[in-house]
Formats: sequence, structure tokens, C-alpha cells
Amino acid sequence: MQFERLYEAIVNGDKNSAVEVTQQALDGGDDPQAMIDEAMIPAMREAGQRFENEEFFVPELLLAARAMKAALALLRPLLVEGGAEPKGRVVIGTVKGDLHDIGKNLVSSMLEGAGFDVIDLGTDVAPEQFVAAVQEKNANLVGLSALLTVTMPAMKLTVDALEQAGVRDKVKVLVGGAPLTSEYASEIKADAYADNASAAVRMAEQLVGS
Ligand code: B1M
Repeated sequence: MQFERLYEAIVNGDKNSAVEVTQQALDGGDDPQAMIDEAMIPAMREAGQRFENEEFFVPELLLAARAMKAALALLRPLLVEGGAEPKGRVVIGTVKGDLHDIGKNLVSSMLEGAGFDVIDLGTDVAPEQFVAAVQEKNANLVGLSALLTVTMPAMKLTVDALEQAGVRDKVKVLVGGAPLTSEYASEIKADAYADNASAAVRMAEQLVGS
């Protein structure tokens, strides 16, 4: 019941209600991961479908995204394990020119939840920003997200920039986002592709050998 209300609140872009229902579900003992998988992701998928059907326009999508982010902010700390030595250090971001961050935020939260130290650079991240963060933070994994076909080439530019800066052999590169494929990942010489946040965690664990 709470899941249905959360789903509706996100689709309708009702941030206050999304936060309220999420809190109620948490207070009632619901599992945060189930809330994400069974209510929040399907709600964003529905908003996307309505956008594709021209029932929703950009403002409605923005409201849905805002409601999803506000609800996710409540869950984020609960996904994070405490104490243990980090499994690896990930620099993650949405590539240059691309402002979509909901999927990337989910991947970021779930990596944190799985015990990775995550440095999230946000959206519209230029190749040189990824390189600088890898060097400064001594990361061993780079996560690149893209939702637009026109920003996919920025992933290749980022992999190339890591190579040119001489740090490509120090990091594994994981890529994801709706328009991507594993073929594209191989083409740009990324180390792995994941089509959802859970797969991203599994791939990250394999890449760093944990
Ligand atoms: Co935009 N948008 N959008 N949008 N938007 C899409 C992507 C689009 C497919 C919609 C459509 O037309 N059908 C289309 C792209 C078409 C294309 O390139 N082929 C599109 C467009 C065209 C645009 C604009 C150009 C629209 C305009 O202004 N005319 C514009 C571009 C802005 C820009 O980036 N420069 C734009 C803007 C926006 C909003 C700002 C309104 C909003 C984003 C809000 C935000 O993110 N803060 C928005 C939204 C919400 C969407 C849709 C509807 C939903 C995306 C989403 O959040 N999905 C999307 C349509 C759709 O996907 N059906 C669409 C939910 C999320 C949980 O899934 O992001 O796929 P996803 O992430 C998944 C996996 O992909 C994977 O795991 C995640 C969780 O399972 N994953 C990774 C993602 N990153 C990963 C990284 C990994 C591993 C896995 O490793 C590192």
C-alpha cells in the first residue's frame, strides 16, 4: 500500500508526499532496497513512458525527478554499511553535456551501500575533471553514466583522457546508462558495462576483485 502511494507520489511529482510516504514506510519497517526496486524505479519508468507518449512534458519530468531525489535522500544513509574497510574507491559522474543524474545517483548510493568509498562528481563532468579526481583521490574505479545518445562519445573522450594522463592502467572503467550496450563499452575500451544499479555493484566488485 505504501509502495503504491510512493509510486503515485513520484509519478505525480508530489515531493512532499513522496518524502512523507517514504518516511512512513521506513517507520513501518519496509526494506529500502525494495522501495527503490518496486516503487521508485518503476515510477520513473512510468514518467519516462508518459514523456515518450507526449502525456508528460519536461516540467512534469522534472517534478517526478525532484520527488524521486527527495525520497532517495532519506534512503541513502540506510543503504550505506558502516565500519568496514572500503572495497574500493570509485570516482563516478554523468559525462559532459549530460544532466541526467537519477540513475547515476542510484548506482552511487548502491555502491556506497555495498561498501565502496564513492566520490560523486555530479553531472556534466568533463574528462579532465574525471582525470583530476582519479589522481587526487587515488581511485581504482571510474563510473561513467550517460543517458543521451549525443553524450555517449563523451565517455570515449573520458577513457581517452585517462589514457593520455597515464592513469588508465591504474583504474577500471565501468559504464552505464539507458542508451548504452556492452558492445559500445567494448568499442570505447571500457572494462565493463552494467544495465542497472545492482549489476553495477556486481561488476564493480568483480573489477576490483572483492
Ligand atoms: Co531526459 N531524456 N532529457 N530528462 N529523460 C531521456 C534520457 C530520453 C530517452 C527521453 C525520450 O525522449 N524518450 C531522451 C534521450 C534520447 C536519446 O538521446 N536517445 C531525453 C532527452 C531528449 C532529454 C532532453 C534533451 C530534453 C529536452 O530538453 N528537450 C534534456 C537533456 C538535458 C541534458 O542532459 N543536457 C533532458 C532533460 C531531462 C530532465 C532534466 C527533464 C530529466 C532529468 C532529471 C534528472 O536526472 N535530474 C529527464 C528525465 C527524467 C528523463 C527520463 C524520462 C528518465 C531518466 C531516468 O531518470 N530514468 C528519460 C527517458 C527514459 O529513460 N525512459 C529521458 C530512471 C533511472 C533510474 O534510470 O537513468 O536509465 P536510468 O539509470 C539506470 C540504468 O541506466 C543504469 O542504472 C540505473 C538504475 O537502474 N545506469 C548505470 C545509469 N547510469 C549508470 C552507470 C553505471 C552503471 C549503470 O556505471 C557507472
